Amino acid sequence: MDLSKTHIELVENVYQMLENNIAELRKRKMDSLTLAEKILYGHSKNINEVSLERGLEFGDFLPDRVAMQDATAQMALLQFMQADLPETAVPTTVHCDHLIQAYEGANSDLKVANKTHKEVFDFLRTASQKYNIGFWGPGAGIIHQVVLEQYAFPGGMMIGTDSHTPNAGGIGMVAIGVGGADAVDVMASMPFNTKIPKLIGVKLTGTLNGWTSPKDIILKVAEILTVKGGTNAIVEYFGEGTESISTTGKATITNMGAEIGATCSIFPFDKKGIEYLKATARNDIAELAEKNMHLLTADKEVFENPEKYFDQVIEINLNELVPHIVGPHTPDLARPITQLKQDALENNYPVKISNALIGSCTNSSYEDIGRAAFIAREAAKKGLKSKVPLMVTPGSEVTRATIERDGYLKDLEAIGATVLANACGPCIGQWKRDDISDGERNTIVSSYNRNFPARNDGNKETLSFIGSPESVIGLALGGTLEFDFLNDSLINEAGEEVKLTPPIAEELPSEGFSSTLEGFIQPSDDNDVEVIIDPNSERLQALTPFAAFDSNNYLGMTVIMKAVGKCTTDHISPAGKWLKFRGHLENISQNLFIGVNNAFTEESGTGINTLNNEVMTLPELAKTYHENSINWIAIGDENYGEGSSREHAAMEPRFRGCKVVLVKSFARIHEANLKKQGILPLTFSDKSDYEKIEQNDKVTITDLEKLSPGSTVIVTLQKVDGSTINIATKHSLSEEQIKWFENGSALNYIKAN
Ligand code: MIC
Ligand code: SF4
Repeated sequence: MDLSKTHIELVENVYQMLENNIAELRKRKMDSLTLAEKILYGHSKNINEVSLERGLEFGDFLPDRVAMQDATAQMALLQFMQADLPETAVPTTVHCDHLIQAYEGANSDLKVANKTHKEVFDFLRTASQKYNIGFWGPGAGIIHQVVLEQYAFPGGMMIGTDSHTPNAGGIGMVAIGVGGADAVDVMASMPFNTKIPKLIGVKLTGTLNGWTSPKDIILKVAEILTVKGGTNAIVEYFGEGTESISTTGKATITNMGAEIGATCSIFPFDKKGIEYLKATARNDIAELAEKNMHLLTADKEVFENPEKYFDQVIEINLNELVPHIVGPHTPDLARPITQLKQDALENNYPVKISNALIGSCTNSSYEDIGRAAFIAREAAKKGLKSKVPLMVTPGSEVTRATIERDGYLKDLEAIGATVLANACGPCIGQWKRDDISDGERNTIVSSYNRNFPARNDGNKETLSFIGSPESVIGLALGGTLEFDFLNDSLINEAGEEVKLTPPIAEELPSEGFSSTLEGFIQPSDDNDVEVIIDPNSERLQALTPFAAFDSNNYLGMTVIMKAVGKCTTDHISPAGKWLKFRGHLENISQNLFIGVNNAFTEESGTGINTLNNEVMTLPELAKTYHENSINWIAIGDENYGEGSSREHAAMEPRFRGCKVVLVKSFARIHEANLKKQGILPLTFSDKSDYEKIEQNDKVTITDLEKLSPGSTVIVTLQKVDGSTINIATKHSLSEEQIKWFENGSALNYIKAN
């Protein structure tokens, strides 16, 4: 059987299950249903018992698929191996995309990656073969593009060990980013347990036109909702504006829902979806979906009266939307292109652009590259070239081969672009930059989705701005943040004043996509395959189970650090050069908290050793405490753990002796990851208590044996002068999750049962 695509039988079964579960749900809810409710509850383990209380309780769901990328799959598979099962319970795929470093261009970069990461790719390939997992090797594409082209289907539910898994929401799938331990549950035939999300409705009116693209919609949404506005919510798009957006454009929007912390985002299935399924050789699913539109769209009362059905509704008029540019350092710092110059000058951002980059999992579709190529082609005709190095990362080999065939890559190369491998590359710090030195302040623009400090090139002084591929090409041709491509002109080679032409391009290739399965290995149930982990490897390390709960560990804990301001997973466990240790817990722990701004020290990534009052790097400090058997607690600010799904940001502290993380608020995936690994995540009942925590406090929590869902946890700070302060904190562990905590980790709990 060809398993390079989701099999039609699976989709048929899912629609039958949705039909049955939705009928039951209607009996319970007695009201019209949003699309998110239909698909999410349609996948509930027990429709008659699952809570309908949004934003409070947890529920069990049965996803149809799992996808993992190379940087997170290593830890996920190492955990799955501990469960000792013969194969995964649901169709699963692994995609090699994050480990490929961008330097000279696709071919030579891939060769280098295959050599450098051979051990890890071999591990992933053999583990995939052993456990019946589909394997997409290096160069085949970025996980989310490959999933959209091959596996995503309307009405389905999937989880993926990457925060941008919601990309598949563009075709009407509930697709949720999770940590590896969540994926292990589902691969081991347990349900996926998550908080019942709230519902945010985004009404789109009008149609996109000119330079404005789907990216600008999500940048606008991010500006409105901010990086934490979507936490524990599904964002559902509706309204006539959705109909004019291509499926890949919709996927750009749902992909970047990760940047507002949303559980996932979803679009109704429509004509564009049918066209997309057909263009990607899935006629059978297209026809089946067309017959089941009632399952794949919201009830019409929802459009008529959205305020009644969503917890929050926002409206965007696409006729009025103009291109936006966001950044630096956060994806919700937005302004229209018309204000970029003024903003840059007022804030002293270097206006000269050092590099421009298009592509990544969020913006590398046929349409995206087509529109970018159109601007390039017209610009070349007018005697213009990119003023800065321009890099293109196609999303998949299918798309790359197609845009090459259709001449788009040539158009981009003609203005000076370099084509990189079909991989994450500079988006995740896999970028060997020779043009600047570390610590040099400079500006880059990209069509990626994240722009946290140091993310792209490891340099905290790189100011990263994000826009659509169209906007990035426009800015590259201008070479500076002062160039407003909507209104300003440029001087061409002949010294004439010329203006750029607004882009037009086809959504889907009229000649069809190139069909290639290069790099794909079908799932097989060859259980005899040997999965090798060299005990001396510096890249892979078998896991040792974490110790079970012991109440003594929570008495007199040391405060390792108190994070001030943004503390994303890129601050806690950065990627880039550290990606090579993603399968080796001990080695990767050498990066723990390296980017954190600690309230107790001047320089980021440092902390004070309470044993001798010395300032040292936080990873060194964590190691020292670990070696001295000191239990510790980490303190965080708002939206702690924003960004990636990487569970290393939870496993490293656990490995080094962290017992509790106490913050003002958490990002969803990171909080879930902490619970999975047996760390107690707490939030301040009164956020101002954050101020009360000092470097030399000893922190005690008693009575944790009595932890119950919703209970208040009293945290006692013992001050140096002997006085004590009690502060109230909350936890969000459900009854089941408390068992994980007691067993030391979710995995220990699975194994014990
Ligand atoms: C990211 O965009 O930050 C990543 C790299 O894709 C991560 C996953 C990882 O850290 O491996 C994500 O988004 O989850
Ligand atoms: Fe890869 Fe970047 Fe997408 Fe993450 S956001 S999956 S690093 S392309």
